[in-house]
Amino acid sequence: MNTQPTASHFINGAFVEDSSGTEIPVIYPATGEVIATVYAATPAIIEQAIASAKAAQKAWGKLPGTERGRILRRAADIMRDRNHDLSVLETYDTGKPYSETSVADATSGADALEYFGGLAGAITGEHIDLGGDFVYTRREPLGVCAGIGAWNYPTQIACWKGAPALACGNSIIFKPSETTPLCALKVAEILHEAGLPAGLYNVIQGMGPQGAQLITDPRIDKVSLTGSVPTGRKVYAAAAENIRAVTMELGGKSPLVIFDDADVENAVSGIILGNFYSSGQICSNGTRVFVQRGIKGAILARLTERLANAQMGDPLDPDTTFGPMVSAAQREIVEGFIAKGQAEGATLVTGGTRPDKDGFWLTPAIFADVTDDMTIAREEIFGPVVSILDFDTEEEALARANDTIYGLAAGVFTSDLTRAHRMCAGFEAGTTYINTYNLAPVEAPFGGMKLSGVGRENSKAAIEHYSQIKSVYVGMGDVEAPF
Ligand code: TXE
Repeated sequence: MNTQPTASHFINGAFVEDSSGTEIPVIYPATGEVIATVYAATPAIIEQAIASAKAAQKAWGKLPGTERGRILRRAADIMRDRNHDLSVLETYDTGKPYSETSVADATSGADALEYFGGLAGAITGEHIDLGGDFVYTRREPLGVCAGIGAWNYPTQIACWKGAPALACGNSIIFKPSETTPLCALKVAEILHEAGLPAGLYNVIQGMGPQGAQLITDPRIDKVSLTGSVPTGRKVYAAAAENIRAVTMELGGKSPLVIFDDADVENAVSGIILGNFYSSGQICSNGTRVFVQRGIKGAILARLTERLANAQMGDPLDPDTTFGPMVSAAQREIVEGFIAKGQAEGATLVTGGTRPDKDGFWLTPAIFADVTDDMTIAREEIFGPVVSILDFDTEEEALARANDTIYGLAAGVFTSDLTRAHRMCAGFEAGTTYINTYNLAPVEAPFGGMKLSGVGRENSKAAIEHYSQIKSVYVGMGDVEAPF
């Protein structure tokens, strides 16, 4: 596959190049080879993107929702038709195995386009009767949105932000992570092929400074970020300067609580999905696995056994089930956490080593005997490392699960129905699971409490975050005035 894009940026319906920006090599994580080069947006490129998004938005916002939606749904169909090629590109961009990308990335992006495409015609205001006079509300677009993406789900994030923004009548400028710049360009291309007018979905490349320049422009009406908490603080503060709306999808240190009465096989599957899918590089991962003491032995034994079945190999081979870390830098961060875990007294049961291969590989790691105060139990690792903590009572498990600055996700495995619901009611997290983990269907709200974020993506809830309400008061009688 030719992984070199036509040009670095996609602006006003066309690829645009400006090689005077900082060079960004695109590295295939499985081998460490450079597979493409793009250039960070210069101020002139950012200006072009904002000007075109601003100009195109007005007419788009006035179209009936069903017309906007039809284009999004057509784009969803094209994405599904091209799932194979898009999945291969996602694998090159991120290193995630094709066995994952072929079912979780372009497919999830297409789901978002289809769902919000369908919803676009149903975005309405309401009528408020005042016994004569009345008010009606109009749900209007915000204007020009800026989307800033992380590197773990480049296609999905480009669609999860783009689809609701466009459905609501906005335009969007999306800046992918500098680590994975390729996939969003394909999303832009497909949207335009589906009939999206020029200027409504633009992609510009760059690092933090380019992101910062984009979001601080006064013509940007909304900022949506997926990234780390430190970046979230900066982006939120920058948006606050102009009193702009934000959606923040940030990090997590989510708890997964497994009670003695849980089905061992399903609970272990939950641990695997919540810690080793995408080599552990998922914000909602359940990285603090609290296991009730009576089931600890069974869970650890079965988890260790099943991890040995992870197939590390060429990510493009459909039999490979475990890929490399996204970058050399990310692998070093994760190795640093593993060293800290050992130094602070946790038991490294297995993994955490570099196999003898090129690229950024790291074997999946299990830590047992982890305590709440250890660094690996407090900070987001963002790699294939699970921490197993022991507990005795439900009350204790819930209190310890919530003892974190984060609140993105939480899960519980138990066969006690009422306890499961009690736990979910008690979790301080935006996305919770009973007897499963880490599924994120477009129909359900996704997002975090506490430091994990603001706002929700997906579902009808996202409409609130990409539109605004105007009320129209209608006087039906004479106007009374005091003098
Ligand atoms: O994310 P960053 P990075 C976590 C994970 C990982 C760490 C670093 O713990 O180890 O973040 O990853 C852009 N104004 N997550 O460096 O730095 C930046 O260019 C505007 C969790 O990739 O947060 C990129 O496009 N934009 C996360 C995006 O912000 C700025 C997924 C995210 O970068 C900016 C990925 C600025 N001042 C990593 N500074 C999750 N929750 O899913 C940076 N950017």
